[in-house]
Amino acid sequence: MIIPEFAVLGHPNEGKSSVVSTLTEDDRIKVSRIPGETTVSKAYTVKIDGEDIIRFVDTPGFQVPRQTLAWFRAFDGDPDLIVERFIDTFKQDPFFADECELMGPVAKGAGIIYVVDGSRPVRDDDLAEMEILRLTSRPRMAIINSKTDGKDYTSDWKFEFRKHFNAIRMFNSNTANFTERIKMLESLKSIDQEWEPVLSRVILAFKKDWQKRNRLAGACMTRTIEQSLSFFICETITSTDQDQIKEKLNEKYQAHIKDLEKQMFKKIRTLFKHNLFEVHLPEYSILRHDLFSKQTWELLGLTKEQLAATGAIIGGTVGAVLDTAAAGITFGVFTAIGGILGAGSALFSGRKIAAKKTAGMRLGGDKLQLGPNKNIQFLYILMDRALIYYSHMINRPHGRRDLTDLPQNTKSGKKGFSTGFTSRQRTVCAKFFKAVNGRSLIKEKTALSDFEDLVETMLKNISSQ
Ligand SMILES: Nc1nc2c(ncn2[C@@H]2O[C@H](COP(=O)(O)OP(=O)(O)OP(=O)(O)O)[C@@H](O)[C@H]2O)c(=O)[nH]1
Ligand SMILES: [Mg+2]
Repeated sequence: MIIPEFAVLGHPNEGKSSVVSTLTEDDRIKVSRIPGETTVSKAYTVKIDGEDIIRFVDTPGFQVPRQTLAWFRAFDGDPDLIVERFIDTFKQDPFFADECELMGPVAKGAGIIYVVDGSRPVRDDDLAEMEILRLTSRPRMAIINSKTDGKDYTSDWKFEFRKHFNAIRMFNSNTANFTERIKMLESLKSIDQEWEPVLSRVILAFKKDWQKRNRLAGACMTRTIEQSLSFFICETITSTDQDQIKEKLNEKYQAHIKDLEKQMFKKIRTLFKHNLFEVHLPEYSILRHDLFSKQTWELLGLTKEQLAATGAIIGGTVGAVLDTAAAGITFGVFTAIGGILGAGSALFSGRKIAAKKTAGMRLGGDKLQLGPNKNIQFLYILMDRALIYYSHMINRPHGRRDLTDLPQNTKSGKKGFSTGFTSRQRTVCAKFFKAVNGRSLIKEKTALSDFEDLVETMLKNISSQ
């Protein structure tokens, strides 16, 4: 099947490769501060479920636009063949090497996306480039990819664009999220009526794929949180030094939960196609703190008041929940062993198991069990971390290669999503918590699916922000 193809053209270093990278969610594309990074035209195809959907071609920048325009203006052959004739004429001429290379995909029928940096003024060379593109008579759209915030020449660019293009759009490859990528595809529809139906199909495929990824991410989060909440380890007490055993168990417990989280993060990262680069979380991200650190427990999860209200929902454990809430940070903070011992039986439970023979193994003596974590705040902490990670991944455009100047979240107090949950949502969480950590004999049938629905709703809200 023939799929729509667009060549991304422009001056060197305007952000063409970055635009292609963001639009195709492909982080292998080279983006560089140094002009002239891209030297050959290369097509990047978006595939969904193994099927080719749309193609964007990254190209080198114009080098000699004025000389090229002079030739285009003087051309008196069939206007439909102007690009092919240009390439035929100059393909052996090093002077026009880049121009021939960038015109290649246009000659083959690709639509044109012209990229400019709206933070610099319009120059004569740009006008020449625009005029060349107009003379190709191909469907074409101009996009303004403002590289810096300081200066804004957008209105000058728009003024010139109106004379040369069928559509104009602002598209910042360093900030564009899913919604903006879809809007960009929507605008492409308007540059040529013939492409409307096929681009509508592309948009539909993009949206379905996004929903599918969200569903998979949500299911993975639910499963991981369930596993973390129900996890416990046991150890037979062999020595008299219980503290040592407790410390060892605590280490194992934490390592296991952290590993579950790490695997979940990896899955989310892969779903959103951040493959090649080690994803550096922004400097300010709360996720840079350890899951079991004091900061994490202070900055994420519910407020004391919300926790107290939750205690009423799960019942029976109000006391424990209130205790932990009153303690400021809860005894879910395991980093200091003293903390756990102080928290006492909430985490550890000793079990006397009668000596007996099971399948040739001798069991006996006292056992010490750590987990499942009985503190509901743990659920909210895990949820917040999963949602924050998700939000970093989906809001990180593939064409963005540095993360230094992202805005910092300076609001004080809790920084997660869970404090914003409605009381109905908190009830869903509480029921899920009860169902998975083994405290409830009668499990509510819908507890798990309701929770999964809640996670999915959250993902939908976060990705449409
Ligand atoms: N801040 C910011 N920087 C951008 C943006 N787009 C591109 N850049 C930066 O601008 C530089 C050039 O980006 P590229 O995508 O390599 O530009 P190009 O047009 O492909 O350049 P050539 O291949 O050399 O023609 C890189 O350092 C990018 O990180 C943007 O939207 N915002
Ligand atoms: Mg490039």
